Amino acid sequence: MRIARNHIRMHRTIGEGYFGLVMEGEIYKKQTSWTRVAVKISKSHVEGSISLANEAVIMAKIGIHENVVRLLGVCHHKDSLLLIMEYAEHGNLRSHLLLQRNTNAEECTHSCPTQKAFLHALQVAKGMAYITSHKCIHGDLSARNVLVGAGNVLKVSDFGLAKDIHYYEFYKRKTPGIVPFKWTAPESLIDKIYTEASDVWSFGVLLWEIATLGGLPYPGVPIEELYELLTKRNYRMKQPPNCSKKLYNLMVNCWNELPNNRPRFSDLVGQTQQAMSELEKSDTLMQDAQRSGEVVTE
Ligand code: ACK
Repeated sequence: MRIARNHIRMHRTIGEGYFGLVMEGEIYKKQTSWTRVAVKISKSHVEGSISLANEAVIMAKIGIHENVVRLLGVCHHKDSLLLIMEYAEHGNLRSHLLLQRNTNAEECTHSCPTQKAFLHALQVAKGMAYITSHKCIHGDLSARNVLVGAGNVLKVSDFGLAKDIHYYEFYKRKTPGIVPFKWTAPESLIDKIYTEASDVWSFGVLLWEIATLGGLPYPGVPIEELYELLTKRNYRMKQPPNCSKKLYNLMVNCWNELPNNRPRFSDLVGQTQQAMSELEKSDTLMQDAQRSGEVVTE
């Protein structure tokens, strides 16, 4: 949908990237008042505009899902393209996780409560399963590219590196460009091949970010050694402190060396749902036992 420039108000800059700026703003809605939105604006250079135009096309193709940031419209203004998106009021997931860190924690380890971690995982997996079902590859999945909306609903965002693979099963990158190294699957690092399975690898790293409340992946590993460690020595991150075995197994499965042996996003939705219902069941059993005096909590 095209939105007229005079139906858009922009207030303050909330982010800046290679492509341009993100601003908080409002758009005019017929008969009602103004609605809060996020506006992505391309820089005047050609690559910025192409990247943003690609993002708009992919978002329009993907369509509407609760766990994917929604494109509301676009606007051409002077030399710039404006991309109007639903506003996610709690910012990106990484900052949101960091805010939950307890600064008084005695040890310096931070961990996400298991139930919450699975809830985050489920929402992202649902969004990604939807994106995948529309034959798109995200190409840059990480906690900083997931936004937190009203009611703490997670939304996959930032389709700047996304690709449409409608006619092919994979995308082979031809141009040099920014590679989110620590989130990238070995086959994408080696052969520049991107598939659903390479997004699943990134999802595994995102699970690790959730488990550690926004930790930086591969702590203590020099970035120049990571390529060799991942591609030749099958190195994987260890189970984070206080992370449940079930959640760790989920990430390790996403990091299978063979892309075909990794779960699909639709499998991950089922697995996280099952893990959550098992946790709920054991919580209920525990509460029943406490009520009947079978378990002493102190
Ligand atoms: O943590 P943040 O405020 O959330 O910082 C980044 C920044 O812009 C660069 O991407 C914010 N941002 C991007 N898209 C949106 C959106 N749809 N709603 C709210 N904030 C957004 C993001």
